[in-house]
Amino acid sequence: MCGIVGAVAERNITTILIEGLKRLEYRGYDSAGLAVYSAQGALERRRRIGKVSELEAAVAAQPLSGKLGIAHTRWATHGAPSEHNAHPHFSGHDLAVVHNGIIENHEELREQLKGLGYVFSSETDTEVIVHLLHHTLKTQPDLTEALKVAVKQLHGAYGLAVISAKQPDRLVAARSGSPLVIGLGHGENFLASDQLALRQVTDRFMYLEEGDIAEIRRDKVSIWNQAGQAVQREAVQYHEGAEAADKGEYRHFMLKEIHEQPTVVQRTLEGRLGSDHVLVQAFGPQAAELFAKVRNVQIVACGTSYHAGMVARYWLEELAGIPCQVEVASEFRYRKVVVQPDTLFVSISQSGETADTLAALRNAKELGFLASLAICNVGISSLVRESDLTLLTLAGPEIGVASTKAFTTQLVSLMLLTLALGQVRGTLGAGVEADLVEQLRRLPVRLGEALAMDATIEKISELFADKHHTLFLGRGAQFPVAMEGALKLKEISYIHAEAYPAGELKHGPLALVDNDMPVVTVAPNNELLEKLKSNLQEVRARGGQLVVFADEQARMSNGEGTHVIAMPHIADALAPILYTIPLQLLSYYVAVLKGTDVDQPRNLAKSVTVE
Ligand code: HGA
Repeated sequence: MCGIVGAVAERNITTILIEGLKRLEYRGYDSAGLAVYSAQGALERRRRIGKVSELEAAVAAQPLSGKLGIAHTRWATHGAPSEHNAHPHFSGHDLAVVHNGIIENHEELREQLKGLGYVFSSETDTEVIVHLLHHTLKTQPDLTEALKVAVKQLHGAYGLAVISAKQPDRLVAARSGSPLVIGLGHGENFLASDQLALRQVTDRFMYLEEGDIAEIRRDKVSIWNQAGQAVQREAVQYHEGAEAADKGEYRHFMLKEIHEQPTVVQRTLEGRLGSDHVLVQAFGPQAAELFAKVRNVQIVACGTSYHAGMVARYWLEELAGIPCQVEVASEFRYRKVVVQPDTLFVSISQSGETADTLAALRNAKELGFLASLAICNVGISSLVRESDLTLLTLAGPEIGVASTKAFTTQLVSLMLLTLALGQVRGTLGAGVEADLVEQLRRLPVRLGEALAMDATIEKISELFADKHHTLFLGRGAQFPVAMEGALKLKEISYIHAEAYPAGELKHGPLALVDNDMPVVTVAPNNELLEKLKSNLQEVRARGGQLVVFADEQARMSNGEGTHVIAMPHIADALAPILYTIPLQLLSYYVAVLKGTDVDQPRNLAKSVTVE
């Protein structure tokens, strides 16, 4: 994803900008650029395709310095990765912008601006912002005020920063759908899309909220909210460890990462949602064109990522009417695969270096797929580099070997894919997209509510600590969630766990059930609920202990040997994401009770780069 860094200071800020970009680089990039206001009173720019080190070399070869500047690493959505599409974009010689996000009405604005005589030098959506602002400055000469007027005409998502050679006392910024944070210094201030970029210069931050406009001067920061009122945003002191590779207040990385899920899910959604729809371009510049041709989807992944793919199959077929197959990469890569015409190949991997998944992608290229899409947490990985399209999960570094936040952000990304494909193909039911976009926006809060059940789940975990086997049941899209629950328990507590679609119980596994075999169930709150209740009776009749996670509106109650844990109500389609949380917590607390090495379970490794 793109990165933004900006600075206004009394010293040369060029190296601060470059260092900031480097810190954001792990998310991926295709070009980098910066513009500074030089001592000669002009904006000077350097842009390069590729890594930040290319830009750094360009600056070393042709030095530039200044006390005000903006910089950017780009992940193209509109227009190919090239030097002329790299940010910052200029209007004339005096105005420069860097932008994260997608301007949806860019075509319309481009036409209007061309009519006003503006000449475009890139294919990006971003360039309309800078010309629009330039035009607005003709009637509203104050840069900050002009920005307030201009952003009203932008539809879509943006986090943007602007500098002007005519008003070099400030950096101005606007946030709507893509995050921005101000770094507060002494006699100098900074801006970035992620505080990580600014840790070298400050530990005090102010987070912009949706719709905020900011004017950042060396010695003063002013902010206006969406309604145009001047507001104060709280300055927060950053404590090392709150997000870094450090457990902070948590006993294990896994617990910390479980608790990060509301934040990282929010981050994964940011910049990808319009008012009532998914921004298709978030998948890359050719996404809309390619998605229009997709008639089938083939998902390939391993382990936890495979379970995310299994959930997506239910979504793609039920919501978007698109046939979908899912297969583990180690099987897919070694069998003869018959590819249906117009099939999109989707690979899912946290690290993007999973050997089997990567090999499957490489094979897929020979097999006649329409195109490849990577859903991945590491922007600079092989999987991303070798795929046609990418959607990055923005889970941040995951240290615990057993995947947690990577899984839920994969699910969110796959829901975005479902809606994007359905939107482009016109196969979603009326109102489905708007409704799910709304539900997705509320998801981080629901996840927070599920995390608040921590103590209840810790108590329930006592039921499992002395057991050797556990059965997980689910139906519909909750079946893969049960599979993921079983995998988590196996991975970190070493208790043997199996997952079954609840309807399969009587076809075999019921023979295993006795009072030594707890049965964990994730109950859907749809037409399958009544069927599931019958399945649970079958377990109770054999003396099995039941732990049921059910919607608070599902009218299920505790009874002899049945522990019902009420879950916050959520739209059926998003239930798999929410119900993952208690299962992660359950495995975690069982493992803690058993005293296993939670973060580094025996025999396992984080990024499986071998076959
Ligand atoms: N739409 C802009 C910025 C892309 C972006 O934010 N990517 O994450 C462009 O294509 O340059």
